[in-house]
Parts: sequence; C-alpha cells; structure tokens
Amino acid sequence: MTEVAKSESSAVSKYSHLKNELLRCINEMLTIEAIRGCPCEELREKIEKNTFNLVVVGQFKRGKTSLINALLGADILPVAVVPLTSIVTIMTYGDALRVRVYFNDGRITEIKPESLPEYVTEKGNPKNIKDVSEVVITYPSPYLKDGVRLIDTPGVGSIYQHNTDVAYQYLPKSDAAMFLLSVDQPMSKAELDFLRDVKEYSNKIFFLLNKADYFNEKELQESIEFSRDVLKEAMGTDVRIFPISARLALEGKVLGDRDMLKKSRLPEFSEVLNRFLMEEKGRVLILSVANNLLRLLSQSRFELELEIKSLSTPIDELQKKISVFETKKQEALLEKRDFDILLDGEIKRFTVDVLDADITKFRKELIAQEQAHLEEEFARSKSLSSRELKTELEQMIIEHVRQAFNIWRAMEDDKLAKAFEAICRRFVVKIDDAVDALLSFSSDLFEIPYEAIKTEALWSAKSRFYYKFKEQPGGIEIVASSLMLALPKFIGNKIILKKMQDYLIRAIDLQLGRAGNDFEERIQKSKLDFRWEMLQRIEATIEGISTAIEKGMNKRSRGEKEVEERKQVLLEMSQKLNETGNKLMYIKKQAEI
Ligand SMILES: Nc1nc2c(ncn2[C@@H]2O[C@H](COP(=O)(O)OP(=O)(O)O)[C@@H](O)[C@H]2O)c(=O)[nH]1
Ligand SMILES: [Mg+2]
Repeated sequence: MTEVAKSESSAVSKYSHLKNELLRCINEMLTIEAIRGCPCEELREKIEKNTFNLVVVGQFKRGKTSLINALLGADILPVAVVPLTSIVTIMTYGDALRVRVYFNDGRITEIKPESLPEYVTEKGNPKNIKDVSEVVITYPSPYLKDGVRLIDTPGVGSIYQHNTDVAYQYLPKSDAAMFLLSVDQPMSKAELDFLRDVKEYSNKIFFLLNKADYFNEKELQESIEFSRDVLKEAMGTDVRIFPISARLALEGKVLGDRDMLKKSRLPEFSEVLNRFLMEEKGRVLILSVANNLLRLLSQSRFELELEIKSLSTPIDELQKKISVFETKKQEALLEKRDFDILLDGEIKRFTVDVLDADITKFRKELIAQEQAHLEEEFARSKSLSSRELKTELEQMIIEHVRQAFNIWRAMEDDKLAKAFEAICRRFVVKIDDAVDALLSFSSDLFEIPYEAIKTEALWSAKSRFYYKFKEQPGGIEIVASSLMLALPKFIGNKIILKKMQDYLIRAIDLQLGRAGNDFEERIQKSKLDFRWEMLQRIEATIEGISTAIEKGMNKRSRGEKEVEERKQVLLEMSQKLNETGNKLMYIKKQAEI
C-alpha cells in the first residue's frame, strides 16, 4: 500500500494504536505476581477478534466491487463480472491472497483467484448449480488488519428475489452498510423498496453516489440534489450523500497520486466512516476492556495493601477482623447461590418468551407464504409430466426454505444476542455490586482504601461479549434425502400437489427443529460461560482477601527479616501496578476524545 492510501484512515489508525497499547498492558499485567485470575487471554481475544462488518449494497453496475477495490487500494476483485444471484463475497484479513468457496452443504474448497468467475458468474455457474453459498477472500491489506471485513453483495432489486434476500441476511450483523448509487443511473423502484426495509435492519447506512468523475461540479451538484430528494422521501429524513469516484480512488492509490485520490473524494467518506466505526464500536471495546483491566488492578492493589497490613497489624487484632470477615463471606456465598437461581430462571423465561414465540410465528408465516408459492408454481407447470412436476416443486421448496431460513436465522441470531445481552447487563451490575460490597466491607474492616470501578456503563448493546453467535459463513443444509418422497408409478397431478404440501410442512418443521435446537444449545452455552465468569468473580474476591491475609500471617511466623523483604517486594509490585494503571487511564482518556 502506498503512503497516500495509508494516510486516509486516521480514526482507524488511532484505534489500532490504542488496541496495541492495550495488548501491551495485558502482557505487562501477566507478569505482575499480585494480579491473580486475570481473564487476560479472554480480553486479548476480544480485542483481536473484534470485527467491523461493512456491507456494500446497491444495484448491479453501481460500482460496489470497484469501491471495495478502492478501499483496499488494490485491484483484487474482478470488476464488471456479472455476479450470481445468491453469492456474497467476503474480504477479510489474511497473510496471503487466498480464495475459499463455501458450499451450501458445508464443503469448503480453496481455488485460484483467477478461477473466481467459475463460481460467481452466471456463465461459470449458471443458476448456481454448483450450490455455492459464499466466497471468502483473505488479503494482507492494512485496511483489513484491524478487523474490517468488507462484504460485497449481489445487487439488490434485480429480477431475482434472492439477490435482495441475500443482502438482507447480512444487514443485521453489519456495523455499517454502504448503499451505492451512481450518477449515470436513475434510482429504481426496486432500490427504493429495498431501502425502506434496510432502515429496519441496518445499524447505519451511508449513501454514496459513485462515478462522480463522469460529471463536472455543477452537474454533480444537481445529481446529488436529485438523489437527496428521492432518498429523503424514502427514508423519511434528510440524508447525507457522499459523491465519490471509485475509479479515481483506486487509480490514485495504486499510482500513489495524492491529487487524484483527493479528486475521488473517497478520503472524505473514509474519514467519516472510520470515525463512525471507531465511535460506535472501537471505542466501546477499548473502554470496556480498559475498564475491566482497571477494575482488576484496583482489586489487586487492595489485596496487596491488605497483605502489607497483615504484615504489621497486631496478631490478635488481625484475628478478630478475620472472624468478622468470615461471617461476611458466608453471606456472600449465599448471595451467590441466589444469583445462580435467578439467572437460570431468566434464561428459561427468555427461551420461551422470545425464541419459542418467534419460532411459532415464523412457522406460520412461512407455511402460508410457501403454500401460496407452491400453488402458483403448480398452476404454471401443469403441462409437465408427474415426475417432472414433482422434481420441479421439490427443488423449489428446498431452495425457498433454505433462503427463508438463512435470513430468519441471521435476524433471530441478532435478536437473541440483544435480548441475551440485556439479561447479562443486569447481572453484571448485580455481581459488580456484590463484589464491591465485599471489598468495601473489607476496606472498612482493615482500614485500607478501595476504589470501586464501575464497568456497567460500557455495556452497550453492540459489545456482544457473551452471546455465542453462529459462526459465519455457511448456509443451511437441507437434508433432502431424509425427506425424499416416493411416488407410485401412476399418479395424478392433484395428488402431487397434496403430497408436496405435506412435504413443504415437513421440510419446514425439520429445519425449525434443527434451528431451534441450535439456538437453544447456543443460549445454554452462552449462559454457562457467563455464569461461570460471574460467579467466579465473587469467589475470586473472597479468595483474594483470604489469601492476602494468610500470606501476611505466614511470613510473620518466619521472622522479621522475611517480613521486611516481603514488604520491599510488595512495594515494588505496587509501583508496577500504578504504572500499568496510569497507562490504562491514558488509553481510556484517548479513547474518550
Ligand atoms: N467512470 C467510472 N466508472 C466506474 C466507477 N466505478 C465503477 N465503474 C465502472 O462501472 C462498472 C461496474 O462496476 P462494478 O464495480 O463491477 O459494479 P457492481 O456491479 O456494483 O459491483 C465497471 O465497468 C466499472 O469499471 C467510477 O467511479 N467511475
Ligand atoms: Mg460486483
């Protein structure tokens, strides 16, 4: 990547910098003896696995693929190939250019980049007979390195309903959608219809008016105004439109031509986009991890002070205090049990209220919709032989059910994650309070200051820490064989319709059974992880306090010299804790700006 290309994303590079600083703090913390039970690996993973999903949507030929190349500053995706209706291309970071094709039945194949058209174009893979679900391309671009994933969707609003469906599927989990228009094409009705729905599912939409290089400034302004009016009506609010030229941007980056890049106006857009990502997601992550670490430091500092204290407090006084603490400890353990029961109940209720209700609703709607499709198709295909008719209808059912489930599953996943996080958020507050109560009590008892650091405020709905999302990619596999319909040799078409209606319901129920189980399993797994972490924190607090006192007492039984040596070690450790604490405070401040 040229210098020109690098300079455009200051918000992301700031994020990248803070991220690395945080990782450094985590490494430091791992070397400090006073810090026990740091979920450091987990926090590191949260930082490293954080992704920003950017979906590019828009009708065919608007320049979606060109925009992705321009953002990457390299000619990677083939422009102007006619993409197949249902195939999405995902660009993500990897140390080399690699292309992997994911099939609907779960197979994955690596292909040569130049073979891409054999899988994603109508010519190479007509009607998707190869049954591809999506293509994942890895590339060592600095732009992708911080977790940006670019998702190129097939055009919305084409004659194929599937195109639009596929785009929908990616919207709920996207952090931002880029809706592409171009100056040389008027906005179509299909695009506008799509937009009305996009509002519901997308977290944020940016509107880009591509191919600005076709026009002079005056024409461009007219074009922007025109689009703005149309969009205002569709969205019900004023929208900002970013005119860009993907072509000039790519050329500018490849040639290292600053003027050309500026003329493309892509940097203006990138800056806004990156700032949005940083603010919405990057900052939440940084603050949340930093706060978690600070909390841990604060607790470690307290334990350290406690050990110092227990090295010098008169023994009988200390023993009195320990027995008072024991009573408090029993209370906390009882409270812990209550949390457990409460959490179990909430998760059960959530599974019934949200998941079961959604399954029932979706089943009813899907059956009605697909029965109508079946009848239409039946009426249209009357001239076919019974066998042909059977095959035709069967294939239609499988394809429709698959598509419907892929979309529903993505939406439901998103919805469950939000609901689950809401429960977690409430519990985190409760657990934090319980831990703080324990520490404040001990703080008073042993006369050591304790600074409680609240983490709850940062639990934004977007920081999905506990819910186990279904790993993308991979579509739903339909087990056609287990549903196969054996027909007698002679059979009337009327009977076929009836049989197919049964088949449809069985196919839907089979999928629903699997999807339902899958969701339930993930909710249970998410719950267990969350529960363990939460309850563990109460236990760790008790353990930490008891251990600190024990350590002090132990040393004292070994004489003055060891006590003094230990004091020295503890002071040095305290120094280190303060240094790391200061760094974390600095990171927090930077992220808050
Ligand atoms: N003049 C001009 N042409 C562009 C620009 N961006 C894309 N194109 C052309 O528009 C056509 C469609 O581009 P493509 O990226 O394949 O569009 P997609 O179908 O939306 O992915 C190609 O011939 C591109 O070269 C641009 O900024 N300016
Ligand atoms: Mg394209």
